[in-house]
Amino acid sequence: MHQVNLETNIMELNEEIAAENKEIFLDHNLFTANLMSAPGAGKTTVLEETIRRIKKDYRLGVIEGDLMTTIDADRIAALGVPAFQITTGTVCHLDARMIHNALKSFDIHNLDLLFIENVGNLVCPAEFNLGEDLRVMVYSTVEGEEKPKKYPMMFHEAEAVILNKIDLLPYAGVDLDQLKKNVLEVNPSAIIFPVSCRTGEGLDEWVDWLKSRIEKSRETMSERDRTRSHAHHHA
Ligand SMILES: Nc1nc2c(ncn2[C@@H]2O[C@H](COP(=O)(O)OP(=O)(O)OP(=O)(O)O)[C@@H](O)[C@H]2O)c(=O)[nH]1
Ligand SMILES: [Mg+2]
Ligand SMILES: [Zn+2]
Repeated sequence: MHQVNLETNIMELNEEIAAENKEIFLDHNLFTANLMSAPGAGKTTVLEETIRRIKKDYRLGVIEGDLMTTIDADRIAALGVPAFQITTGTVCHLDARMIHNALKSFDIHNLDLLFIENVGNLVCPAEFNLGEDLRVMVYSTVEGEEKPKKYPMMFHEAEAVILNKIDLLPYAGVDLDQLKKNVLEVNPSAIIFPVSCRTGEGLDEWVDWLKSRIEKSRETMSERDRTRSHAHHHA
């Protein structure tokens, strides 16, 4: 019984801090995207390819989450983008407080777009709201068609699912159509992008969608700003 209560408290506290993060992001017109996947599915590689394609359009920052090392943050910094590494030690996901603290390392007044690469883990990260605008799952297609059914939560939580490493499909013997069907069975509204970071296939489609998603969110934000200043005016 004790344990259940403790877990409930942890999740409630996380929701509170996530709501604070969301306020901060809104106040700074900062769009945030949380990338989640099992270890090695290609989050950092997708980020590198994405950054190359949109660096000119947005002022970017990246928060990296790993158990240990600054390897991923170093990869991002090599592209000339500010990157902050969170090392969680033994914790297998990022939580809202970690993001809250990491924000202090950025000049968020001068950022348009913040990527968060979560700790490589197929289960846990999907449970923790960070206050982000967008959740993206990266899945390595070589892991098989059935995983969306066996590990539904992350597929279910993601707005977009990137099916990565399609260059390896012929070797893996994985049926991409069946995999897509299984993703949609778990999450009928998922937007699916089959991509290869090796050949570049599908990456432009993903980046185009991301840009339009950011712009849509921007319109909502400025709508909110107008409503706010209007209310203020009449106060
Ligand atoms: N063949 C192929 N390899 C890829 C592709 N994308 C990434 N890789 C390789 O997959 C390996 C893991 O990629 P990462 O980007 O480090 O994966 P990650 O999800 O960031 O890994 P963690 O942060 O450790 O969880 C690297 O060796 C990449 O070069 C792809 O589209 N095709
Ligand atoms: Mg990585
Ligand atoms: Zn965890």
